[in-house]
Amino acid sequence: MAAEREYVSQPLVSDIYTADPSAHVWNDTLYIYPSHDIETEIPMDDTGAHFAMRDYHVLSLTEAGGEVKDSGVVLDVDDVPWAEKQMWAPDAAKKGDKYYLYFPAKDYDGIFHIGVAVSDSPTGPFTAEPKPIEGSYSMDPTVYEDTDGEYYMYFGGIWGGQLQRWTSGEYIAEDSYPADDEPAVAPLIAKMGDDMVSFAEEPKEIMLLNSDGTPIKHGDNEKRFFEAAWVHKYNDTYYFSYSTGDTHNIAYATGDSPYGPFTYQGVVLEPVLGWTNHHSIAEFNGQWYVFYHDTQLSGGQTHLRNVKMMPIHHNADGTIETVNAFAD
Ligand code: FUB
Repeated sequence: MAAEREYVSQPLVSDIYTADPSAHVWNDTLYIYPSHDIETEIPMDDTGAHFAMRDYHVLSLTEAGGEVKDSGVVLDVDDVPWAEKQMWAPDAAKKGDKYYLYFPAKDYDGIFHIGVAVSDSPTGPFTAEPKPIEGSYSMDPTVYEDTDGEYYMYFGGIWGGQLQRWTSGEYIAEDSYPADDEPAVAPLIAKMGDDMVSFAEEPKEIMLLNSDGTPIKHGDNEKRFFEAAWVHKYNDTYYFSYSTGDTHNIAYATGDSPYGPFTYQGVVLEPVLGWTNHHSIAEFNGQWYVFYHDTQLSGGQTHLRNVKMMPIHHNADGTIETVNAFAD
């Protein structure tokens, strides 16, 4: 029998399964917007059908290591007119006194789009807009509030996230990937409209570059974008971090503009227990953290995950020290 592994951090909550944590600090409180994983009879496949989530909770805490509050259900798929299933990785943003929950879901044609729901409180309940954000598709939205007050959504994911089905500009129900020596399928960015429930522009592709300035290729599975985009700013540099999917790392690339291009720098978080790796990065009470998930609680079941947090460190040269979720 395999020996029990030692972990750097323990699950933030253990009475429900949670994943894909998006962390924000508002009014001195840390809010985490995770996916809510559930048991399912749906068999595991490459489209991720076994990630059958149907609602969202919000976690909050006022100090690292302190009590974690669970809001209960803040939005259910039955309260989203256009969405049928697969409420995957969400994010949230605050503008003025309003809070916006951004989430992907499959519509009744089996196509992923990105929806938004609004609340007066960071812990909901949230009221969904009747339609997905116009011009949105694929999954894993994250909304970054820049220091100048502009908001940008980053989104997309390949394989089950369907980004490879939109490369012609419209949805084609067939996967279409570049050749291995061609640039990889690119994640997308769109500036948010003033209302925060629409895009102010057509989504644009983000270029991810090798250190020699060439685009990261589709065949470079160790480095190419797969899903789980996140952006943070440190010392005026934009850090675009993401999952490499089938190579299971959280990688990062840096740039001088929210639109990129971003140059690959390395790995933030090495593979965790479970197939998926999905994170966010935020500063809380003067310490930077990576928020992530693994499958410690379910003993390795990939669709039953638990969120965690651990400190990370930016080096003087701007690189981030690589961390590992295992302590041994
Ligand atoms: O939680 C469902 C999907 O698994 C997410 O959208 C992906 O990023 C991966 O974590």
